[in-house]
Amino acid sequence: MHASTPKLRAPRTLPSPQLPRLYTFRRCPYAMRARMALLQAGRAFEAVEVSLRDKPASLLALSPKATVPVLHLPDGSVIEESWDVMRWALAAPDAQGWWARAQSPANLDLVHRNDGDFKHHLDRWKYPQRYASESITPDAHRDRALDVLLQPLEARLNSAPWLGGATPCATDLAVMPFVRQFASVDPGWFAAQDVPSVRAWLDGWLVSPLFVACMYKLPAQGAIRFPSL
Ligand SMILES: N[C@@H](CCC(=O)N[C@@H](CS)C(=O)NCC(=O)O)C(=O)O
Repeated sequence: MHASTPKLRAPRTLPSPQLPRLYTFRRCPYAMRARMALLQAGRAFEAVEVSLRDKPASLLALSPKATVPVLHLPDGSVIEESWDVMRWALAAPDAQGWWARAQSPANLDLVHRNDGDFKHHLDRWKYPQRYASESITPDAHRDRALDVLLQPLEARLNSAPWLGGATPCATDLAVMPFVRQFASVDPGWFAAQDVPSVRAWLDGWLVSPLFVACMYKLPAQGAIRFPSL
């Protein structure tokens, strides 16, 4: 993880937007964490809903790796990793400490687990047809995902309501969309697991004004100003 937000330069041929412009996909958990961070920070931004099967030429020009989210800034620079978008949104000025509270070793470790092993096992449980030659079963991936993230998360949330302690922080926003995805693969199975604090935390987020606002449905084409919180 970098100390300051890594930025690329956009190609000269692509005009800079007047407001920060987020290339996003509504159901992408990386894009959800970026949208929540921008909304929480009160940053005005416009957004473009990307079809992952038909990515716009402007996104490909800005970021050849072409994953979402990508943030194109009015100064012409480009941020192409969700965690870096969160840092840009929340870090300065960080009056409410949403970024600072996410920098503890325990919170950085959770994001590392989430984006690494947990995401690995989640994908192999959720999309077994995409990973036909796996040496372990989809259910074994599910159980490893539980061990690698959900159990440590349960232990943390047993002692405080949020990963930020008495108030949430960027870690809550970074991890929650992936736990949501995990819980929705088999809701009956998830409901039967011994992770009551994780369930209460997730249920709270799902009805929170911040999450509801981040799920605003954008038009299929064009850039529009994203409604603020
Ligand atoms: N490390 C990236 C990962 C982003 C990512 O993988 N996003 C997915 C959508 S959820 C994507 O754009 N995949 C490219 C594709 O499907 O073509 C980040 O944190 O922003």
